[in-house]
Amino acid sequence: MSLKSVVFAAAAAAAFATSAFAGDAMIMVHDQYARVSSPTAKAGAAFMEIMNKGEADDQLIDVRSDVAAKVQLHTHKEGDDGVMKMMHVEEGFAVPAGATHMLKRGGDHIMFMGLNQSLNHGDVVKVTLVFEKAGEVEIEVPVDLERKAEGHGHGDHSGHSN
Ligand SMILES: [Cu+2]
Repeated sequence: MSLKSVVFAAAAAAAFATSAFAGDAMIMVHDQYARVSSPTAKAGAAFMEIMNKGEADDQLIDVRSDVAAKVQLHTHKEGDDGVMKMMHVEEGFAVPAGATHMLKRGGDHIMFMGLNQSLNHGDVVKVTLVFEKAGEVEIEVPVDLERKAEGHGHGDHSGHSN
């Protein structure tokens, strides 16, 4: 890694907390990161903590990014056959007032399908979160391929089949 990219990574890391104010809503996004299972993967995912510091309940209803052909709010659910599957969550995720909603491996997440570029460790992906009340919140999500999954390491994204 060149000195220039080290400096950029450090400067970027400091900026990865985002807040948005709109009316009574106040959304803060914290600890966001994206990952792919390999540099040639066609799909990837992003994870983060979404905090609602406002007085009103809010809902993450959509997500957009130029990084992939399709970007969706996803969750993991156990199917009738007992196998964990990923699915699109049309209604999105509730973020009640004063609460934090975690997007994490093995749970709710942002899914990138049909990536337009390879994602390498240290790259930064621009993502727009769309909230019912707070509106659009633009965040920068660093690609972190070294992060270990919380818990038992289930729910890595290598098995995606959409
Ligand atoms: Cu997914």
